[in-house]
Amino acid sequence: PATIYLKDYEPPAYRIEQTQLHFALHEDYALVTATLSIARTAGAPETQALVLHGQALKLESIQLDGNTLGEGTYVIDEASLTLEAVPGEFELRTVVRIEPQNNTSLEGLYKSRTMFCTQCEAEGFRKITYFLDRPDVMSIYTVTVEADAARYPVLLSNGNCVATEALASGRHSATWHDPFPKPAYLFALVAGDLSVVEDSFTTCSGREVDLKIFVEPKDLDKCDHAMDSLKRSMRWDEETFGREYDLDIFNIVAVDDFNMGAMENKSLNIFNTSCVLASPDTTTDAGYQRVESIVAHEYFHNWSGNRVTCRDWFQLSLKEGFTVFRDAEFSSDMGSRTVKRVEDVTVLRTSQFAEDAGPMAHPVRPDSFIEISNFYTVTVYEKGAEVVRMIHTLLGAESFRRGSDLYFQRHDGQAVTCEDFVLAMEDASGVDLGLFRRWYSQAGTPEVSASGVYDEEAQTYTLTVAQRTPPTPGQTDKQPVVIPLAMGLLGDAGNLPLRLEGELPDTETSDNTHRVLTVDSAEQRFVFTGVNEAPVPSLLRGFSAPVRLDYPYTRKDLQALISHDADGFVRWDASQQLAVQVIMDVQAQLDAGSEPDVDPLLIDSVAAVIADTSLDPAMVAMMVTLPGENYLAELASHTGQADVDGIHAARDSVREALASALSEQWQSLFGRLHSVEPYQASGPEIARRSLCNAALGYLSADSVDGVELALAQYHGANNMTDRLAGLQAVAYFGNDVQRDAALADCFDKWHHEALVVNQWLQLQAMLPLEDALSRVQALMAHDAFDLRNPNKVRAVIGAFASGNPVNFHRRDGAGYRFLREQVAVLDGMNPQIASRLLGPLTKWRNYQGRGDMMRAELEELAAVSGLSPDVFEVVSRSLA
Ligand code: HT7
Ligand code: ZN
Repeated sequence: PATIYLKDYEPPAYRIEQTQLHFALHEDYALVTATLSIARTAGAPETQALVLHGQALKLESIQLDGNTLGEGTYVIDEASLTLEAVPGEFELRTVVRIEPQNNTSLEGLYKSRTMFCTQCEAEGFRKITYFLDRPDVMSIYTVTVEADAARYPVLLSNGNCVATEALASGRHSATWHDPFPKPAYLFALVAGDLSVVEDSFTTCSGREVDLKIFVEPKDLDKCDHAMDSLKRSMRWDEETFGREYDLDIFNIVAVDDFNMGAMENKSLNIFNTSCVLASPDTTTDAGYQRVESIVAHEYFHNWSGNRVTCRDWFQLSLKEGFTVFRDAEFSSDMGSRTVKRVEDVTVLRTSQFAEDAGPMAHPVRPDSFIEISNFYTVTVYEKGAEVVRMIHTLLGAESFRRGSDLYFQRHDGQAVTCEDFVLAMEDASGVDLGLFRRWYSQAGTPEVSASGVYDEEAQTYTLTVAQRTPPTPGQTDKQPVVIPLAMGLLGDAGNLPLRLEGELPDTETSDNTHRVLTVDSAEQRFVFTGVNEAPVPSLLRGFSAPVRLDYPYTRKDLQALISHDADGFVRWDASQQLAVQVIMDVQAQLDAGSEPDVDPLLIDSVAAVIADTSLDPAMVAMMVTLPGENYLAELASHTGQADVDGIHAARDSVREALASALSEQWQSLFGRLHSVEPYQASGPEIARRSLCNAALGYLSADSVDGVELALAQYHGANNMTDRLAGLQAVAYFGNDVQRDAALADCFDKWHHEALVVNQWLQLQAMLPLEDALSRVQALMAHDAFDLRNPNKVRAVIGAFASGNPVNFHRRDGAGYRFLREQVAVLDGMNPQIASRLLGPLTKWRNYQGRGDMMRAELEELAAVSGLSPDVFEVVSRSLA
């Protein structure tokens, strides 16, 4: 397959001004008639051929300005239809036959259970009809959907419904018109027997918008949370970004078979059921929060993505990074800012840093790809959002808002680039973002090392900050980047006032204990004056830049930051650093064959955190939770290679030590926080449950009584969060009989709820038991499993490969072999899912004593003939 380069971008030679589509949907085929008003772009040569994208289409007829074109007047291959000579303006009509019922790729038009639906981003529209399937070709769509009226009473597309018609033979049709020009990737169609929950929203200018969520009838009781989230998002976007919704209808449809979380099609968002449905009995607190943030994310795309879209797919982060930033701000405003930040940084450090350090590393704006679906990554999304956040930090909230207003106003209705976004920010603020642009073009995570010297006599504290970015594939020479380093200095009694050398006292701001330093060269020194005690620096507050920070903190320093720094993020981060150090000690002790000896400082520090009643319980829960095994492996592989078994054993050992040393504290926490009041998905209640269940985890790790408590919670819970936490604790720490009985009981009671079954599957796939792989294989043979459903595949195969490190990395390589076999099978069905599952194998260089086996499986895959471009690209990059 061919590699596509950003440097080769050329504007389209033809525009499609109007697009009329007619879909005749049948059980064994669909006919798509496309009538396109096409015009040559000014400046394009008359001799320029028209090359339309098209894949897996059977052309039935083609007419140009009403004249049927005979064979020989056009050329069709597996990816395109070419007309060598066309007029400057003309109408092209094609009729193609497709088979949605056999489309297992879930891209284009396909069937999910009993309904027809579409997924067109990034390049799925070409599986529906011949078209210029690129985001800089924007067209006005009028769409008629025709289907059997009994099976498919609901017929939806983008925009407004302008006509409906009853037809012969029990069929009917609906015609939809979307007044906003849009790229093909935002097209959507749904036909099904769906129930609807309705509500409305009055916009800031007084317009009434009808809000509808379409679901299968059995799920009607699970829509309230999504509807509330939608209304909150609409209001927030008006208030925070000045963005008003622009149509009179906003529809959401829930589908069971979906490759990702959701899709922002204009006025017809399509959601994975797992990201929209929520009820206390089927959805955990984390699930409720996911629904809220994804509903918001897709809604926010209406401006950041739809009204202003991407010029080409290299600019994907223009819409995704910005929209993730927007949804994160929304979630922070709806709940706790620090908790949200900690959650996001955990993902970034565990997954994005690993991606940036591996063979798939790419800049936020990639410069080449084979298959764009492979670039919907944590780098484009999460690091992209961090880049936008840094702009926000550098400009300040007010200038940032002026920049976003200018961006939306300047580019409304256009397909633009990341550069256009940065320019709008510069123009509105007057801040020069010249060198800052490197964040878009340079891959890899910058490593920042800081050191501090206190001069008691001079009363100065000198902070030296150096940065380097390690080489990444294809990018060996790295330049310094602009790093906003938020910081403070912590003294014995709290944060100290800050004054940099040469500054006059009157430059001090009202909060003179907090600063954002701009670090933009390989090494810099910052001298603080008037410092009357040796401080502990509080660095990278709020995780102000996506970098690895290294400062030689002593454990006492960390303890000071944990107990009384002003920045919540730094307090959490210090607790993690302390835990990492202690786990690493224990790993070394176990390696040396000695008894593990857990530093009492960690135990004291956790005890102090538990006792600190000024802390939000959600923060306490996060601070007492040990860093995950994947994060520990990422850290280890940064400086060498990870020993998966050593990490697992050491982490378990530290957890046991905390469980036993603080058992009274866990008991009293649990006793104080446990509740059987009716479920509420409110911030305080979610925080309470998170700490209560953290305590339950320690109690069940510590004793059989703890397991009994977990069993009782599982059986007595009135919500999924507590039920799953109880089940998980029993499955991890109970005996075989308790585990198997509780798991069987759960399936027995909840087999009718697909989303509960998925959580049940996932929990089992992640159990660090000796027979985990055969359990996973048994799960795949279970009636509840379906290889064609991405949620099930992720719950079993994905969870095993990325959430069960000791078993995936089994010494005999059986975990690797299993994943390779599943990817090979899946590649024939759903290449996007196959390629995403491969992630854990691509990290083969990171693992001590395992790399050769992992690489061998990649080589085995590389030898398979007929690999999809998706899997081919990941395999070949990983082996390069
Ligand atoms: N913009 C959407 C991306 C998406 C997608 C991409 C590739 C394959 C399938 C997909 N489904 C949705 C989702 C979002 O970021 O909002
Ligand atoms: Zn998005």
